[in-house]
Amino acid sequence: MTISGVELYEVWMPLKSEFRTSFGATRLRPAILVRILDSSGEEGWGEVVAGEGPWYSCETVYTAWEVLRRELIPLLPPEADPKAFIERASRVRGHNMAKAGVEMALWDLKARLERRPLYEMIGGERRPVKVGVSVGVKDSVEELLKTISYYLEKGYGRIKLKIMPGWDLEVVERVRREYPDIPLQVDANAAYRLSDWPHLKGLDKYGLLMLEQPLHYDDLVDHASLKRLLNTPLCLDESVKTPLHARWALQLDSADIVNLKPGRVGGIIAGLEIHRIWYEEAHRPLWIGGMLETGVGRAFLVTLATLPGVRFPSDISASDRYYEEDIITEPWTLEKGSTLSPRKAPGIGVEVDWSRLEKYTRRRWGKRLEASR
Ligand code: OSB
Ligand code: MG
Repeated sequence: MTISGVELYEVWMPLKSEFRTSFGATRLRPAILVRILDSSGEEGWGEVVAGEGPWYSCETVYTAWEVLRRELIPLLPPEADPKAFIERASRVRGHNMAKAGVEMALWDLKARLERRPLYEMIGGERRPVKVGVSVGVKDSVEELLKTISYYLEKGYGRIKLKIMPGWDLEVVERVRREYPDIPLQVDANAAYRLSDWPHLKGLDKYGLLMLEQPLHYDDLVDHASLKRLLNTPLCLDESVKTPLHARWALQLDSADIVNLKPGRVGGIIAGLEIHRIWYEEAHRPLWIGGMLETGVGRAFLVTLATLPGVRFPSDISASDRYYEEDIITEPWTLEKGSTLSPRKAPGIGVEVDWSRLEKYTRRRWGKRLEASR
C-alpha cells in the first residue's frame, strides 16, 4: 500500500461574521486542504491553518503553499507513515502549519487503512469532548453582550473573550455583571507588555478560568514573571511552537495551562509530545485551541480533545458558528452539555463535499507519485 498522489486545495471560506482579535479582523478564512491518495484507493485529508497574513504566526497561506510544493511534498514517505514524514521533514525549520497539514492527512489515511477511528489510535479517552466559543472584539459592549447571549442560548457552556488595550477590564466587568457565573476566560493574542501588569492585575477579581497569551508571541520569560504577579491562571498559545517550548515553559514556570493547537505545533505527533510533557510528566492541564478550521481541521481538534490531559473546554465550536456551509458532508453540531463527539468511522470520520470544496477553491495543485521513492 503505497502513497500514489497528493492534492492541495486553497479554499477561502466566508465567515458568517467578522472575527476580530488584537492582531486583526478576518472575514474570509483561507485554508489549504491536503488530500493524500493511496494505491489501494483510500485517501486521507489534512488542513493547513495558516492565515492570510503573518499576524497570528509568521506563516501565511502563501508561504505554506510554496513550502508544501517545494519542500514538504517531496519528503513524503512511500507509505502512510506520519512518523517517517516528521523525521524526514525535521530538516525543514519552522513552517509547522504546512507540516501539520501533511502529517494530519497521513494520520487520517493511516487510520482509515487500519479501519480505526483516529482518536482511538492516539489514546483518546474523553468523549464526547467539552467545548466553548471564542468571541471576537466587537464595536460595542452591547453588541458583545448580544453575541454572548446568542451563544449561551445555543448551548455553549464556556465563553472566551478576545481582549486588547482599550477592550479589556471594562468589557469583562460588564460581561461579569450580566453573567456572574458563566465559565469565562480571556485571550489577548500578545497585545500587552510585562509593564502592563498592574492593569492586567485588574482581571483577578473576575474569577476567570485563565488569561491566554497576554505577552509577546515568542516570550516565555516575561510570562514567568507575570505568572507570579497574577492570581488568574496563565495560559500560553502563540509562544508554545514545539515540544521544546513546552519543556522550557515548565523549566521557567511560564504558565499554568497550555492551549494546544495541532496546526501551530506541527501536527499530532508534536501535539502528543506536548501532552506527554505538560500533562503526563508535569500534571498540568491543557485544552485544544482552534483556528477557525473547516470541518476537516475541526475533526483533528475533536480527536485531540479526547486526550486525558484536556481539562478545560476547548475552542471547538460547531460548523454553524463559523460558516453558512461547511465543506464536509455532515457538519459538526453542538450536543448536550456543550459537547462535540468524535466520529466512529475510520480516520477522522468526515467526508469532503466535493461541490462545496470546488465552490470555495481558488487554486489547486496535484502530483502523482512514483511507487519507487
Ligand atoms: O488565539 O486562539 C486564538 C482564531 C484564530 C487565530 C487565533 C485564535 C483564534 C480563536 C478562535 O480564538 C478559536 C476557534 O477556532 O473558535
Ligand atoms: Mg489564543
